[in-house]
Formats: sequence, structure tokens, C-alpha cells
Amino acid sequence: MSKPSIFTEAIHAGEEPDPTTKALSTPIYQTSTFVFSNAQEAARIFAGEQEGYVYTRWGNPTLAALEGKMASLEGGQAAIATSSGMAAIATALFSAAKTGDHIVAPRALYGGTHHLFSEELPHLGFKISMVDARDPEEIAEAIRDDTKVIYIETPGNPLLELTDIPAVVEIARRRGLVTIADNTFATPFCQRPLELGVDLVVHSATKYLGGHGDTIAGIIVGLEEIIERARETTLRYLGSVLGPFDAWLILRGMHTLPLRMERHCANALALARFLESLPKVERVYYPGLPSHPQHDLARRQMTAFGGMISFEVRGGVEAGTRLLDGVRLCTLTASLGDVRTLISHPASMTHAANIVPREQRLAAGIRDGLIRLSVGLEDPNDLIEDLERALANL
Ligand code: LCS
Repeated sequence: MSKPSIFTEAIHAGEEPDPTTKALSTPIYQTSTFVFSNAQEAARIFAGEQEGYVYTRWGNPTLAALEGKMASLEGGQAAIATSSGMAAIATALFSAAKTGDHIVAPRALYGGTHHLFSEELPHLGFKISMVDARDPEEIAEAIRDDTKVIYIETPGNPLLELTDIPAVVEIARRRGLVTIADNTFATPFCQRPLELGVDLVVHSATKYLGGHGDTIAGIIVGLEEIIERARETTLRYLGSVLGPFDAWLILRGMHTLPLRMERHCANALALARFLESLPKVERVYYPGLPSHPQHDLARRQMTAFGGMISFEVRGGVEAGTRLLDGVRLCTLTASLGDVRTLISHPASMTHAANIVPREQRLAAGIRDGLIRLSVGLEDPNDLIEDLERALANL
């Protein structure tokens, strides 16, 4: 049988009726530990000579279902579910690089990840170069003898900047470096970095994968050998494992991922076109618009353009603040990838000065008046009406 489509895999991959009870819905194995039949079996399982569950920090059947489904969807061999997107990023990085190693990362990316690279990792002795990742040449030039990892986030949060994945993979392979890509904005519905040669994909599963804004989770996907080494070393001993109930929530959300993404993408394109047509809107950032400076790259490496838009209104922060306070259907909040449309102001929220210093934020191109929209699944006409009314009052 040919590889089933993502619509089929989202429902079937990674899940089987429960082997003991035949329950169809994957059970929530809400247990910290698993019992052994006898001392000999315990010793064999602990030693890795026999398969079997030991302790949920080492593995759990509910987590295994989520990991199997995600590995399938991303075109990887194995996956690790983690307690948050940040935990996925940290676990992936700690499994690929050690104190003293050098990492190349983008300047324009999620504020929390920016903070990890610019503050926390340097405190732990990692060397970091942050570059304009739209330009593969800049990435290549930042590589040194002690470089171990190239980290990318494409499309980037919140500017929807793209990194040329095949170009980065080629640079990394020439130098024997590990590539890690944050695929949160795209999801495997829009982009599959592993199929383009990336070594590890990380996600904030909190977002589109879960899709309903009800839990925090992360996931790492890649080759079995790399993933299992990361599980048995970094994850097991740093301990950022996901709880079984949270894993189940993400698993349930993922059944409808492709359906939701189809609608997120269609709604986002409709809203991006609408916003671009308004004189009060200065700029719209959406990879699906022909006006996006990297639209051709988007068409080459993405199969759809996602549900995230950023834009700037004329009148800067003041006008932007009035817009944020004027919307009724769009919800003013952090996070993204929810069924609801979420609106946020990166400069005072995800990229606020205590997370990313103002000058570093501006250097990354994230201006004071930028507004970010995570376009939900509502009727696009209702969303357009909401934004039209709020914009009329600027
Ligand atoms: N990667 C990206 C691209 C993100 O946008 C986020 C969170 C993370 C990783 C971290 O994932 P978490 O640990 O939160 O599951 N982004 C957020 C945002 O834009 N608003 O609130 C959180």
C-alpha cells in the first residue's frame, strides 16, 4: 500500500486498539511506574535486554502513541514527547551539543527561544551566533571549527521570515553539523523539514498539534538512532517528560490537524489579502502572499502557507493598541494555533523587553507597531468584519 495521506495518518498512525482491553480510543496510562513479573524480568528490562515499560519518565504507552503518530506525520522514524515546546528545544540542543560548543541560530525567532540562545545557553557555557537566517550565506559565514548545530525556525515567529531549508542542510552536511528546525508555525501539513534533510524537528505541540489551547507540550522528531539516544541520555536525566493526560489531549487534537490546517490556511490567506487591500495597513507579512519577499521560497519548500499573519498599521504603537482594544471576535492573548483567532502585540508580549532586549528585538526587525494574528477556524467573513470595524476606529 502506498503511504497514506496526512488526513489518514493523522487518524490512524501510532494508534492501535489497546492490546489488553481492546479499547478503541488510546487509554490514558496515568501511572508513574510499571510492575515486573519477577526479579529476573525487572533486571532484563532495566538493562535494556527485554522490551517493557519501566517508569513514565523512561516511556509510557500513551506517550508512545503520540510519538508514533508524530513520527509518521513528519516523515521521521521516532519522536519524543516533552513537557513543553521549550523543553523539546532544550532537549534537542542538549542532545546535539555540549558546553563549549558553538551553535548558529536565527535572530528573528520566538521570544522564549531568543532568550534561551541570547541569555541562558551562554550562561551554561554554550557559544551562540545569531544571524539573519533568511540568508544562507550569513549562516555559512558564522560557522567555526567548534560549531556543532545550526538551529532554524521557519516560518519564524512573529515575522514569518523563511529560511531556505535545503540550502542550510547542504551547508550543514558539508561541515558535519546537526540541523534542528522548529516546525511549529508550519506543522507537517505545510512543511516537512525531515524530508528536506534536516536532522531533528522540534515543535511546540501546545499550538496547532493540540489545536485547542488546553495544554502545554512539545515534541522532537527525527531518525530513530538520534531520538533514542536523546531519550536515553538527555530526556531521561533532565526529566522534561510529558504527562500522559497531556499527551492524550495532543493525540486527540492531532486527529483533526490536517482538517484544521486546511481551514487555518484558507482563512489566513483571505485575511492577509483583506488586510493588504487596506490603506490603513502599512505592511502584511504572510508567506502565501505574492508580495512576501520570500514567496518563491515558500512555494518551493512549503505545501501550504499556514495560519499565522503579522501586520503593521499606520500610526505605529498607538494605532496598534487601539486596534488590539477594539477587536471583539479576535482574542487578545499570547499563544497561537488555537481554533479561536488570537491577536497579540509581540513588542509588549512574546518579545517584551524582559525576554528580548528592545535593541535586539528591533535588530531582528520586530517593530513596535507589529501585530500578530493567529487566524482561527471561524467564518472568515466574521473575522474580516471584526477587523474592519476595529480598523475603522483608528
Ligand atoms: N517555538 C515556537 C515557534 C513558539 O512560538 C513557541 C511558543 C515555542 C517554541 C515554545 O513552546 P511552549 O514551550 O510554549 O510550548 N510560542 C508562544 C507564543 O508565540 N506566544 O506564547 C507562546
